[in-house]
Amino acid sequence: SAQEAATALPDYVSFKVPDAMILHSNNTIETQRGAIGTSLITPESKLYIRNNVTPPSASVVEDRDAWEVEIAGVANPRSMTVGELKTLGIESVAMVLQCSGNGRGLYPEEISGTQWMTGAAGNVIWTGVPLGRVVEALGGVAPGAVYVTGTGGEEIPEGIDPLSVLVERSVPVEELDNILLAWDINGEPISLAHGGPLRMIVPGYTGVNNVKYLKKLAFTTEQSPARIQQTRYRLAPYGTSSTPEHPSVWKMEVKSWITGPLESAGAGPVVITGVAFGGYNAVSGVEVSADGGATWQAAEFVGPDLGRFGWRVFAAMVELAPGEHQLMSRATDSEGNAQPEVTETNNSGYNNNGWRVHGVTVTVA
Ligand code: MSS
Repeated sequence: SAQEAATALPDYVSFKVPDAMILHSNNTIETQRGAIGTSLITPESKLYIRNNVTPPSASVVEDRDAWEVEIAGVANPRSMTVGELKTLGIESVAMVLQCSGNGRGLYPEEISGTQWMTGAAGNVIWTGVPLGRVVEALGGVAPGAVYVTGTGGEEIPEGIDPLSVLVERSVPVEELDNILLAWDINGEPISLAHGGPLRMIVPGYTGVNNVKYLKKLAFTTEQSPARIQQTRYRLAPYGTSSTPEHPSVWKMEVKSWITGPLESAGAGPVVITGVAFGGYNAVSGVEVSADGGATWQAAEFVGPDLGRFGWRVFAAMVELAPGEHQLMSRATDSEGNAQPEVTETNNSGYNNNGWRVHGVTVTVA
């Protein structure tokens, strides 16, 4: 199976727990499904990694407060240091960080790209300044803004078209009130691997929209011209190429998966556990099935509710007789959207939240 422990982790992620990870490549590292268990918060040491480009040099996290971000598309555009941002306000948000491609490996078609199963996701707490406070300090948003565009601080290798590798993402300006410019994750300074010294956090949006090493934030009338915005991370029908006209991968949808048991259990009462989130909306309920989706029963949320954008741990008790059982979970969000049985396959295998492929087959002895 693909669920082998990562043995040799690259240096910049040497703080990861190897047994908790699956190494797809040096810049795509997944969290093992069983490593989540019933944990509400995912520690950085177990959080998945996805980098499109080699991260900047570790020297950028030596003097974090000195890191500069250029703010444009406001009345008084200028650069600000992280130190100055820290004086403008502070807020925390619990949020599921999930790669757009999480679950790609569970689509029946073989879609090229990292074969993520469930583990390109974690629930983390970001702390930083609300973007609205920054805008206030700079005289307000310039007229005509339609997008908030964040630019990553990686070094662009010479001799290639910068737009082909630049990590620059645009999200609708309506997200202004939710966006944080964050310097802490789970109460500690964000590691280089996860985007320190400063990261743009767009709660409820897929991973790619959360730009690491934020070096520029602009209110813009157009979406970024970078390839990662124009043609990548778009929902095009399976077998076609995406164009700027296809919808961008932005808001996350309702999703859940079982974290235990994953392979075997003893006969009799068995507690099924898992995690569920609503994506852009709050999660409102989860059901589980022990017969492949034929019948369902309500699960209960366990532990605290960290707010609309976080995940909740769930548990349900089922009676299992000896034999094989297909365990499934299906979540519903506050708007009444439920996970579909099957997500229609798209061009790049994004946004897979179909409940059937997220189920597990357990042998009961
Ligand atoms: N940012 C930057 N700067 N760069 C890169 O590469 N990537 C993306 C985000 N951001 C990047 C960024 C992605 S794509 C993802 S998922 C995320 O990030 C991840 O995170 P972590 O921290 O986990 O690694 Mo897919 O949708």
